[in-house]
Amino acid sequence: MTSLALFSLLYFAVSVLTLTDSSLSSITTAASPAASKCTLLNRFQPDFVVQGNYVIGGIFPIHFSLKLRDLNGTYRPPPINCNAHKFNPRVFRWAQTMRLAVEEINQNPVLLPNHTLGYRIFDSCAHPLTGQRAVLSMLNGVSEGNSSMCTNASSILAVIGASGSAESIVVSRILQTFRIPMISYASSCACLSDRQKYPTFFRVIPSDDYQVKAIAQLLVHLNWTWVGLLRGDHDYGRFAAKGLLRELQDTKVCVAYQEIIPLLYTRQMGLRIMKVMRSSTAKVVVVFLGDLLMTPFMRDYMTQNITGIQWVASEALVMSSVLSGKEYYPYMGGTIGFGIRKGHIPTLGDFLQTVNPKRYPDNVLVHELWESLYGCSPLPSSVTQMPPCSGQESLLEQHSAYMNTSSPSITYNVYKAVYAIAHSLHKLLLCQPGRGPFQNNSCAQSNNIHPWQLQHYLQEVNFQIGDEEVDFDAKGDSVPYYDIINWQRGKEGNIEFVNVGLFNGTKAVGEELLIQEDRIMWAGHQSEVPVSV
Ligand code: TCR
Repeated sequence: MTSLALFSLLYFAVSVLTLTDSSLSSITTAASPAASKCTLLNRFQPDFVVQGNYVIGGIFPIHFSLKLRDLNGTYRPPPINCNAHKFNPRVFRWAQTMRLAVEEINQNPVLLPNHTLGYRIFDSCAHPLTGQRAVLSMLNGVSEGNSSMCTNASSILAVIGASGSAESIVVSRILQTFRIPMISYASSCACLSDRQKYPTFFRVIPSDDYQVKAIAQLLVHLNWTWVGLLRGDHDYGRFAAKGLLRELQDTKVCVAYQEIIPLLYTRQMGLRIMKVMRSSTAKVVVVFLGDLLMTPFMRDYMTQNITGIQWVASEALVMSSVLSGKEYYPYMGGTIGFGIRKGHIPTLGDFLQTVNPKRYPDNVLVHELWESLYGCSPLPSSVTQMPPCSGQESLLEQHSAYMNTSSPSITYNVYKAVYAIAHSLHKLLLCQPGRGPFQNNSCAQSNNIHPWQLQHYLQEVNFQIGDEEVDFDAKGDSVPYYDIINWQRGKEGNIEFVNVGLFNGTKAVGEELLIQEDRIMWAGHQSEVPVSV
C-alpha cells in the first residue's frame, strides 16, 4: 500500500489549534473540504510545532477517557474529538519537557552546533485508534500555516512516543513501514522487545520482564504465599500478568485470583471484583494498572470500606500523585512497588511556568491546563462557562499534577529520549566520508538523512545525562533499574513516596534486590509485615 493510500484511510473532521512557537501566534485549520486532496487529510493538526533542520515527532496522551460509540453502520460515523475529553496536566508536562529539551539542544553550542531540531507534537488521546490517527497525521507532511499545500510526507526523522504499550504497538506498526525509529518513554510491555515485530522500536523505560522478576522476588522475600492479581484490560496488563505467573511458577507463591478492570470501568464490574477480593484469604494484591483506571475503582472501593489489603503497585501506579491525597491513606497507605529511575531537570520548573494563557492566548491546551488547575478561564464568558481569571495566575509546586518537578520519572524519560536522538544525530553528522558505516563506507548526507540511517546511530548511542549512562541493547531496551517505593503518611496526612530499596537487573541473579525492611510502613499503618496465606 502506498503511503498516500494509507493516509487516505483517514478522514477525521477535527480542527485543532496549531501553535507555532516562533511566532507564538495561532493558526486555525479551517480548511475547505474541496481545496485539495491534502486539505482533506490534514484536518487533524499537531498541537505544538516548531520548524528546524531536522524534525522529530512527539506523541503524548494529553486527553483521556475516549469513549468510542458503537458503530452499527446505519449512520455516518461522528468525528472523534479528543478535546472533548479529559485533560491530563501530568502528560501536558511531558509534552512541555520535549519542547524544553529541543530548546536546550538548539541553544547548546556543543551538541548539534549549526543545526536546529524541530518538532511536531500530537495528542494520542490515550487510545490506540487515536494514537494511529496521530502518527498518520504526523507523517502526512502537512504544511503548517498553509493547509492547502502538501510538503514531503514523512519528513520526520524519529518519534518520541507513545505512552501506553497498546498505542506504541500501533504506532510502531506504522512507523516501521517507513523505517522511522521511535523511542517510547512509558511503554514497558515485554511484548515490545520482539525486534521481528517492532524493528524500529526503542524505549527508555525498562521492559516489564524485569519488573515482574522484581515483584516475584519481593513476594518470595516477604513470605507471601497467596496473592491476588488485578490488571487492566490492555497489552500492558495482559503481558505483565503473564510474566508474573511465569516468574512465580517454581516458587511457593500462588495466585488466588486474577481480575481484570475493563477500559470502560463500570461500578457493577468494580463491585464484583471487590466481592472476590473480600472472600479471598489473600491480603496482598498485585496491580498492573495506571492511575486512570485505578482511580474510579478506588472511589467505589472506598465506599465499600474494604481495609486490610496490602497493595503491590506496578510502576504505572506507584508514583501517581492522583492517589496521594489524604483520603486515600487508610485504603492505600503502605503500598509498595517498583518505580523507574528518577532524574532532576534543573530548568524544568522555570520552563513550565512560562506556559500560560496570556502568553499562548490561542492555544486550546493551555486554556485547558488553566481550567484544570484553577477551575477558571481567561476566555470571554461567551465562549466558556468557567468563572473568569486573568491567565497570569502563578503556577506553584502545589499544582502538582503539572508542576511537580522535584523527582520526575516519565518526564525524565521524555527528556532522555530527546537527548538520545540529538546525540545520535550529532554522531551521524560527524561521519567522515569513506569511513562511514553504510555501503562502501559511506556516510549519510546531512541534507538528506534517512530515518533508517539515524536508527543505526541510535542503536549505537551511548551518552551521559546527569549521573546516568544512556544506551540501548540489541532489542532497543534500556537498563533495568528500579527504586522500591513505599507509600507513607506525610506531614499533612497525605501520601508520600519513600525510597526503601532498589532492584538492579544488571546484577547477578540473587543480588538484584536490596530492601530496607525496617523503613517500610505497611498497610493499616503497621510496622510488621502483613501476612497473606
Ligand atoms: N507502562 C505502561 C504505561 C505506563 C504509564 C506509566 C502511563 C507505565 N508507567 C506512568 C502513565 C504514567 C508503564 C504501558 O502501557 O506499557
